[in-house]
Amino acid sequence: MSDLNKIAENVISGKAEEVKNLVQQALDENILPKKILDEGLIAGMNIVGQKFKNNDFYIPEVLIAARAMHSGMDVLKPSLVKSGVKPIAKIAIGTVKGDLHDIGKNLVAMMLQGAGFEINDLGIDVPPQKFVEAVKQGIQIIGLSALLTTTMPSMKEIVDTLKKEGLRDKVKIIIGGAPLTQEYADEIGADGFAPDAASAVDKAKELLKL
Ligand code: B1M
Repeated sequence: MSDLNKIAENVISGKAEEVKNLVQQALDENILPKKILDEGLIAGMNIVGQKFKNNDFYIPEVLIAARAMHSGMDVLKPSLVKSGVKPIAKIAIGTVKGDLHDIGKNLVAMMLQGAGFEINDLGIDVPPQKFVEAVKQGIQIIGLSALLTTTMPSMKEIVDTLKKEGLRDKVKIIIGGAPLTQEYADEIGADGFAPDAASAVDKAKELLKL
């Protein structure tokens, strides 16, 4: 009988091949896909998030763990879709216009996916209108990343455009990136700031009351 803790442990230690095999084994034993997701993959990524927050893990370990989680997700996804498991919420994330930094944004996206969110990754150098389009398509949160002080104002432009188009109350907005602060989030009217990838997951859950 599969031990789902083993999946979590192998996610934490970043063993992609083992995670893939263990997920397949659990599916072969007819364990519910949602149980494999919650008690194996997500449980593992939750611990990775805690370790990252406590500085027990650094960026390379998080990236390796995320890769292991992805390899498990590749095996699990078809069964999850078939069994009708829904993501806890949908998030569109991107690095704002003029900004090409994406390492932090990718980490945030991976941790959110690891926590059960569906991610629409809009990429880098994303013009405000693209975020607005994503809101029109019915996502619950937009996540804005910026690493340059010169690109931070694009975040305000996005908030203002959403207000102008009457869409501001349809979506929660989280901002992050090295030069960002809670004060800036308050100043531009975003819903929250997260200093790191694990906190972004906490903030998203807090804002949606999950
Ligand atoms: Co750039 N760069 N860079 N760079 N770069 C910085 C940011 C800089 C601080 C370096 C410096 O001068 N000391 C400086 C910015 C100064 C400023 O404006 N304050 C800078 C500059 C000036 C530039 C260029 C202008 C250089 C030039 O060409 N003259 C240029 C700009 C290009 C552009 O974007 N238009 C440039 C280019 C580049 C590279 C392309 C070479 C490369 C990016 C590669 C890539 O991302 N694919 C690069 C890099 C690597 C850096 C540094 C060295 C590292 C950034 C990084 O990846 N950190 C950086 C210096 C530094 O930070 N030490 C620097 C690791 C990453 C995990 O952290 O992104 O902060 P971070 O993400 C964290 C949190 O911030 C948070 O969670 C993440 C994980 O914990 N977070 C969020 C991030 N997004 C979030 C979103 C959220 C929530 C949390 O919610 C949605």
